[in-house]
Amino acid sequence: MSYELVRNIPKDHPRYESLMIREKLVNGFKAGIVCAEGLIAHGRGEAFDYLIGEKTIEPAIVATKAAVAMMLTAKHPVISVNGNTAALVPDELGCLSERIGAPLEVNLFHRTEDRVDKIIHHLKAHGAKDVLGKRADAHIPGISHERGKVSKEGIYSADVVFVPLEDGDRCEALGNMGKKTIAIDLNPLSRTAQAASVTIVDNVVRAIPNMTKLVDETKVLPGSELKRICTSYDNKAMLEEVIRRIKMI
Ligand code: PTJ
Repeated sequence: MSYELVRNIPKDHPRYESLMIREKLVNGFKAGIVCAEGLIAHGRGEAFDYLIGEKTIEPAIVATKAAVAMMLTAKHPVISVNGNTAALVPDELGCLSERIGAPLEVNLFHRTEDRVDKIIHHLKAHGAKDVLGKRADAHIPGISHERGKVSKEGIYSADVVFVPLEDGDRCEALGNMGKKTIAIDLNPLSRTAQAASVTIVDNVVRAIPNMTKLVDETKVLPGSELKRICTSYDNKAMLEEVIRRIKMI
């Protein structure tokens, strides 16, 4: 899905980028990748994006650095993919997965086998190599909804799970399993944002390319420095800083 394929929105429209993001999601919905609820979730995210100025703010940069360090020091990091992220950043997900050495796993809240197949196909068409998630042969304890269905070799056995656009209870349940979680969520007040080990309060369309850009310069740092970045990171303080900035508007 490329910008060329979407409806004719002139590039000089003041809200061009935002309208293009909507178009990608609507196209994703029509293609059976995004669920109807995903469009509602996007509206919520859009409102918060407006409040942070539709740009990457300083606390998000700090969180992004911690997220990359955490994934690079993990033994088995996994990237969880839902319908919205697959529609918005399919190339970027494949690229991050390869650069960090973390497999992608399709994991859906509104799971149907048809959507899982379509998302896997879509990610592969955009360059992703292996995509887990079709075989959900394990279960996250304490999660009774569809997001509890995971792959044994993927999310179930991961030590760090990257969960862009998550729902909070699974984030909490993964934490209860002793895993570290990294979320991207434009809403700093959401249960996900509060429950994750690292929360990047930014739009996935900016945050995932930012993570990829940071991989090379972070990879060359000594192990002790990577560890320091992870242990000195304070997610609660970072979220408070985001909320403080929003209040200042
Ligand atoms: O594809 P599925 O079946 O797994 O379903 C995906 C949705 C998104 C419907 C599901 O995960 C869901 O219901 O999510 P929630 O609980 O509505 O949470 C979505 C969160 O993502 C909200 O806090 C939004 O503010 C945030 N959000 C929405 N769009 C973006 C975003 N955060 C970052 N970037 C975005 N583009």
